Amino acid sequence: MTTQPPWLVIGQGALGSLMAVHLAKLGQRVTVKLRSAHPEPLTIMHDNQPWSFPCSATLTQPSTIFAAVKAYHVRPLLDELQQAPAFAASTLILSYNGMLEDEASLLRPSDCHWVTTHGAYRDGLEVIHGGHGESWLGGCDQPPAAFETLAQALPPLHWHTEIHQRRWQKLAVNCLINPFTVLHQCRNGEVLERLDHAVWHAVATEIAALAATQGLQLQADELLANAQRVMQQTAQNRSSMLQDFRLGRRLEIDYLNGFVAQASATAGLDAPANDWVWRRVNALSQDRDLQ
Ligand code: KPL
Repeated sequence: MTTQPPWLVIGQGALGSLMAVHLAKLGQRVTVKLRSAHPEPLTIMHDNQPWSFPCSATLTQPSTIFAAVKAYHVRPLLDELQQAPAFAASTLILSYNGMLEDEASLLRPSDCHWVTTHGAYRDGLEVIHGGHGESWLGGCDQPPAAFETLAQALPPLHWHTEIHQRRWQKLAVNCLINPFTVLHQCRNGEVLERLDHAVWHAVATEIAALAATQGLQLQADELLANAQRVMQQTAQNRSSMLQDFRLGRRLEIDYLNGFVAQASATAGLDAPANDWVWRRVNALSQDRDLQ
């Protein structure tokens, strides 16, 4: 019998916490990585049940690493992991919203992207699975040994050979939902009745035009229909950006609509709707910080 390496879950946001609990429910050995040494176990509540996890500030042994982090943490995290001798024999499964420029050069061929439409949020120690979606894994040479375990932990999980396409679809979902939940201070299910539909359509059209410069065929209508479906599936959820906004945290807008606005400019395209959304959300977050 082959024993699976232990899991190191990085990112104590909603998705990392949810995955840690679901892996633990399967009897997997799970350690949670914290920024600094923490002798006490970390407790996460889920469905009114406490789950305790040992914590570590570093990668101490070859592991399957599940990192659900903010886009702006990806680069420092990779720099840190590369310093750990155990990283060479570890599998990295990475999940973050948005896109980083030159991200392909940051990852090893065996590193995978996990793209999800599951919605979750934290309320103190409690993690709430606000919307059941689906996930895709890909971007690596072949499915990692942990694929089945990951699929059982948070189903359904699909292996995807064109994860780039999925990541762009997810980028569109996040650009079409998250900033609007901040602009209108509402849950995912309330966005559609509040937003300016002309702006919303333009955001999708600009994403499809940018994707085309990268050889990806995305149709604006399909992106809008997909975002609408995710809004319904996660209607009760507060988007990750709204949660960050309310907690006074940095927002991922630079990696979502900000990425689209900047990458479009680099490609010689106009993206006024994404640019407007980017600036508007940044202005709101600056006002928040001044209060
Ligand atoms: O990914 C999400 C997020 O909040 O970041 C969605 C799918 C919109 C669920 O809330």
